[in-house]
Amino acid sequence: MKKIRQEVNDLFHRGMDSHLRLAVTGLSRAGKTAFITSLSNQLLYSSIEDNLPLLSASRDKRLIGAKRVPQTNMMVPRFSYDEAMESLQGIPPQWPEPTKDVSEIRLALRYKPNKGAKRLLTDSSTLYLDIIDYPGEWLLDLPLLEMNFEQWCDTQFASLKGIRADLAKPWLDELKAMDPLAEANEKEIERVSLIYTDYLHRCKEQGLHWVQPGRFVLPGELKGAPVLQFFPFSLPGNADKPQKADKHSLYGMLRARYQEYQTKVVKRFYKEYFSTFDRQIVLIDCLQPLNAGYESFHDMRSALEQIMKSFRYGRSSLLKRLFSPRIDKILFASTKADHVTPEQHTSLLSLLQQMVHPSWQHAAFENIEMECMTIASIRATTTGFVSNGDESVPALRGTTTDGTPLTLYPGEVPQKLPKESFWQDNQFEFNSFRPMESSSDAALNHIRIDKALQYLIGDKLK
Ligand SMILES: Nc1nc2c(ncn2[C@@H]2O[C@H](COP(=O)(O)OP(=O)(O)OP(=O)(O)O)[C@@H](O)[C@H]2O)c(=O)[nH]1
Ligand SMILES: [Mg+2]
Repeated sequence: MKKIRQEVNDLFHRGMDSHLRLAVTGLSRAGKTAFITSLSNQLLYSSIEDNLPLLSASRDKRLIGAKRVPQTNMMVPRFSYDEAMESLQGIPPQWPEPTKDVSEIRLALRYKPNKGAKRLLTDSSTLYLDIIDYPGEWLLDLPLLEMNFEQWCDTQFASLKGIRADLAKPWLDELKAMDPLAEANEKEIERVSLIYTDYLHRCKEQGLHWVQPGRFVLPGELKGAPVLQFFPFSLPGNADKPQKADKHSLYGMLRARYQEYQTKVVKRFYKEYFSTFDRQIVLIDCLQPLNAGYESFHDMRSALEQIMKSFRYGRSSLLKRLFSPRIDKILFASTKADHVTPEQHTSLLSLLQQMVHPSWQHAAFENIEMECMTIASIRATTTGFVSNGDESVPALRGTTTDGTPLTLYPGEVPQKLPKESFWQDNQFEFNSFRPMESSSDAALNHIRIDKALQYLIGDKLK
């Protein structure tokens, strides 16, 4: 009784409706846009289809319906849901374009409360769900907020091992010919910044994810601006006692531009979009590094770990939530599960657990709720069996992006982070398929998006 009275009080102060800001986190090409499109699509179709059996509000017929409503932040473009659906329902179906800028979508979910004071006071309530989409590359900049120029340079130079050391050679050769204490020359800085940016692009081509600053590879409207023209450099002298560089020197100008980048680009992005989330889903494409190799795996793992340190975690009381929302639940999801046969999903899940282990430890320390799942936002394959002599073996059927129908067994997913030698004996080919054909009168085909929704918003629809 006391609890209900407290809830009535809260409702009186907050109103019947509630809000939830969902952080969709993921490195570039992890599947954020596909996930946001599918999540919106599934919810929009929930009133006419039983497409979300694992979302209890939908299964219990308490989810009345969902619609898109105008977002509160007028300065951010709308998420291009219609364009994404047009591509997916096109002939042939195509994936939405890679994201080049930030955008937002707001969904209103109307439901019948089944619990507590809300049920006593009202027949229906609304949950507003806000989600933003952005290029994955920009996420890689969040850790820069915690580092000054010297520290950032140190981490960059320390990472120059293996493939990176080879790719960085042209840029490192330029540094050898430059004196950080000499007077700054803007033209030279521009030229070497382009060589450094080229190095970052090459890292990406080799399947590496940790490329900083993220805007260098995806500048958007800042293309060519001096704030995107700097690169790591170290000062002469020994590490404990480097020489001092004044602001007119080359080093001084690089440092000043880094600081400008931190405040004008990264901090602004962080403040506007990342400081007020309630829940988080971290999307991870564990199959891409299996294709790409050992270094790609470890690179992805540490990039994720660094990013996760930039979010604010911790359970919060109602009062605290009103003033400083904090993430209280995280879902780690291995995306594109339709790239492997169903009996491999358990292995994929355990590989995911290994992949996120450092990030998990970080968030676990804050005592928040976490879970791992394997999902496919938009299915591109169907599963079945093909006979192989007397045996029948599981197989996937789909159409490759160049239009060839393909039936294949893509290989076994290792349950643990593989050792380097693993790639010598095993070749993975998790092909890129076209999305499956879909019609405008049915929701998109997915795997466990309803389970993800139940975890992320199920308790808010009670
Ligand atoms: N088979 C399959 N492929 C998927 C799925 N989701 C995404 N993909 C593939 O992954 C690619 C990238 O997905 P996006 O949703 O654009 O990834 P993103 O995280 O938004 O990438 P950026 O915008 O570049 O940061 C797509 O073009 C598809 O090829 C899925 O559920 N199943
Ligand atoms: Mg995207």
